[in-house]
Amino acid sequence: TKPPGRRFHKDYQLQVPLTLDDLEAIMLCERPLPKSFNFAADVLDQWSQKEKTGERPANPALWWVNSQGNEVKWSFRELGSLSRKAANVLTKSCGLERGDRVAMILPRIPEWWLLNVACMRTGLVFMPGTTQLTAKDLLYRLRASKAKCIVASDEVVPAVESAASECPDLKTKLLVSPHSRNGWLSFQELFQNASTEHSCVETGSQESMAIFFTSGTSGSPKMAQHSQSSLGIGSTHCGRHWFDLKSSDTMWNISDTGWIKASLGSLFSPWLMGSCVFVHRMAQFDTDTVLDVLATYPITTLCGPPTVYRMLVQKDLRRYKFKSLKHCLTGGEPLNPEVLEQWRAQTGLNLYEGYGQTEVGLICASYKGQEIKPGSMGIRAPPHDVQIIDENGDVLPPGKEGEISIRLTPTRHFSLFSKYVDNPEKTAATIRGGFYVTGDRGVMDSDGYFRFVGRADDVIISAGYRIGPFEVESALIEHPAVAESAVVSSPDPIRGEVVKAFVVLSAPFKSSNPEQLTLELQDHVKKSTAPYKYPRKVEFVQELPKTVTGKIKRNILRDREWGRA
Ligand code: BCO
Repeated sequence: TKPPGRRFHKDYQLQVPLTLDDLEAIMLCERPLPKSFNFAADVLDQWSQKEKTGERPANPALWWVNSQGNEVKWSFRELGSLSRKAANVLTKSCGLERGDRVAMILPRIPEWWLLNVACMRTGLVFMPGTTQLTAKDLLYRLRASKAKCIVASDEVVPAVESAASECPDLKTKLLVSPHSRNGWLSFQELFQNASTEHSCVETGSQESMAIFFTSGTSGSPKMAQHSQSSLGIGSTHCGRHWFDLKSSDTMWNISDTGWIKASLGSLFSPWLMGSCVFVHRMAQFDTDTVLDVLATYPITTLCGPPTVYRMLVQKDLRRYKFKSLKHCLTGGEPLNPEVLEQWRAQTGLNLYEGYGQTEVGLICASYKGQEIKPGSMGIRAPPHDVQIIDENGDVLPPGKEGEISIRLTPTRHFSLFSKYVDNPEKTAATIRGGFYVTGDRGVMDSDGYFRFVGRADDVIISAGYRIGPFEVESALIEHPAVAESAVVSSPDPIRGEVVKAFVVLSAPFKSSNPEQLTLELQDHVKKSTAPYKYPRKVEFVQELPKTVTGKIKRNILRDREWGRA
């Protein structure tokens, strides 16, 4: 007999609604992955139900504020009905169908959460992107993904308009703005008239849910595809154990909506736990605002890249009394022990580091209740069996440096990305022996704590951003002053590392004023590609180190920057 109020899942002896324990058991492979899973139906709608029965405290599901004093608070019930309306806008008004790809280029506004959930309800594949993307970036992304729709806000409109005519697959431009525009559908207008009746698509657990663009050493960013279950179930460990969230908690994760960290830290992990997602829309990142917000709102859990904490510890933190803060987390780039110490000394709170990447989500973490080893990013995060391997795919003993990798045997865990879309070579290149290789070098100690050493390739990790040198070099070469360039990382006390460009000038620019030309090149890169990638340091050189075959040796320049032999 079926217990009242619970139906048996048609595939397995799992019951739905799935409890958090069920989800964790699936994540730990103690139970099989159900054939179908949908985060909106299987998680969000269940919290809505718990709200109704009083099993969840009266804590908003989304609490959004901005610097002008505006505020939006939604319960899970409101999130449910509003996202059903948004789902009808996407399918009925925009004519999108299950499996279609949707570029989601929105700043931190409530509609970002609404439309992501609406995509889940309709089986559309969302592709987040930062609003810093330029026309050239968008052109590449829209063409490579064959996106059927772009959802954008006012600030992105000029870039979309200059790219759209060269994107034959793009059928719909959906504008999220109080104003309407020719050639665009207005989300606000369509939303007002949309029905709240919508039945959620029964998506397959392994069906595509999202695509994240991620930079590599060469070429344009790759499209890392995640399934419905990879983030939807795979984030259970992060929410429950690393973030240590309960449904009474309020989590503020400082990350741009364009990165997987926003999806993990501001959507999947907290909502799996029924917690409140707090969002502050700052036009420009500002430490005073962050500290005022922590002193004003009942935020219990804070996560941001180490650069944010490096900026915060420059202030006199003792002047602030944080209202409810009890758990602080960081990830996206290595945390220096001094910043951990300063944060502890000034706030009395620990700083728990995590390490992850777009392809995997959380890989290692420091957990509440366990020893924090300064300079280490913690121990393996279940379900992953994390090892350090050598170039042959053999596991190295503690203390030996190698590549941080995840065991793929006996099976590849469903929380890993499915593939790089349309790129079987690069997907295959992530596998060595029975391991997924992260591309990061590290060392594990005898207690199982991992230390990050650096990238195995030329990718630059600056302020939590993953920046491909090729993308910056491609932007630089468009400028007539640049004959050739090499872009590498360079140390920086606040951003960890920054982008540095070594530039060989073309003949007509050889005697230009270097300061002026530096500013001009920086400005040029900011216009050509997303500004976070611009070279904060520029050095003009006569020639670049090269191999006999003429390939630029970025490693020589990088080693010089970092004072390595
Ligand atoms: O610093 P500058 O002022 O010289 O330059 C800034 C901006 O002013 C400039 N910019 C932005 N829009 C522009 C523009 N310039 C011209 N035209 C425009 N339209 O570009 C630079 C952008 O730098 P930023 O984004 O680092 O800005 P900011 O204000 O310094 O922010 C600091 C951080 C720490 C808040 C920011 O860097 C940040 O959010 N970093 C974290 C990134 C992140 O979330 N990474 C996670 C990746 S996912 C992951 O790691 C996997 C984990 C599982």
